[in-house]
Amino acid sequence: MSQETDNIYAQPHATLNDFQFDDQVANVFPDMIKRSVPGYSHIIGVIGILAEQYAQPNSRIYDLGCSLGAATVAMRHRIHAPGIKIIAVDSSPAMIERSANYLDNEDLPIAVETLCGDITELPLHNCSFAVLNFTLQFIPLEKRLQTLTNIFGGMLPGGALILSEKLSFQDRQQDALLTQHHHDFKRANGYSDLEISQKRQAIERVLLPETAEQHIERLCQAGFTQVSQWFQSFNFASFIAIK
Ligand code: GEK
Repeated sequence: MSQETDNIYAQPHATLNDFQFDDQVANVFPDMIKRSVPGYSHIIGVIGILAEQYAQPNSRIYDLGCSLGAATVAMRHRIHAPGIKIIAVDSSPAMIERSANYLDNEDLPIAVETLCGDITELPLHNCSFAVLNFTLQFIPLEKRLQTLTNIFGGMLPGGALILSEKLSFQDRQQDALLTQHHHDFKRANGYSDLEISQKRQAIERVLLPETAEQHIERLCQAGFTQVSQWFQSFNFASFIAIK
C-alpha cells in the first residue's frame, strides 16, 4: 500500500473545495488516516480479533466504506471459520481500484470481493460481521437509520456490527476541549496549523459527527439488542452492536 506523505493542505489553497475521496487522497490515505485519527491502528487490529470471534462458518463479512481495505486485510489474516467471503465496498473508484489491486494479489484462503458502490443501497445477506469504520459519518443524516436497519436486516442472529465514528458532544466545553486535543494530536503527528485549519474547513460540510448517545439510540432503533462503546480517544469512538 502507498507510503506517500499527506501534504494536501500544506500550502494555502485559494479556494477550499469540499473534501473528496479522489486520487490525490487515495494516494496518501494510509498516512492521512494514521496521523489524523487517534487509535486508528488499534481499532483496525481489534476489528481483526473481533472478526475471528464473530465469523460464522459459510457466512459473509462486510467492510462498508473500506477505503484501501485495511480492516479487510486485518480480518482476512485472522479468520479461521470455513466458507467465509468478505465483501469490501466503497463508493470512491480511486479507493476501490487501489484496494482491489492489493487484495487480489494477497495469497490467502479467505475470499474477498471488492465492490464500487453506495452502501446506503447495498443488499446484504447471510452476514455474521459488518464494519462501518469511520464511514457512517459521511452518510447524509437522513439516510443513517435506513442504512443501519438494512445492515441489521441482512445479519444472522448473533452477528455483530462495529461502528467507529468521530464524535461531537452536547456539552460545548467538552466538545471544544476534545477538539482542541485532537488538533494537538495532529500537530504532534507533524501537521501544521495551516494544514489542520484548511482540512477542517474542507471536511466540515462532508463529515457530520453526532454524539455517542445519538449513535447508541439509532443502533437500538435499527434493531440491535446489545450496544456497547468499547473505545474512545479524544473525539473518536467505536461501538459494537450485536443482533
Ligand atoms: C478504514 N473504513 O480504513 N458508500 C460507500 N462508501 C462510502 C460512502 C457511501 N455512501 N460514503 C463514503 N464512503 C476505512 C476508512 S474513510 C474514513 C473509511 C475517513 C467511503 C469513502 O469513499 C471513504 O473511502 C470511506 O467511506 C471513509 O478502515 O477518511 O475518515
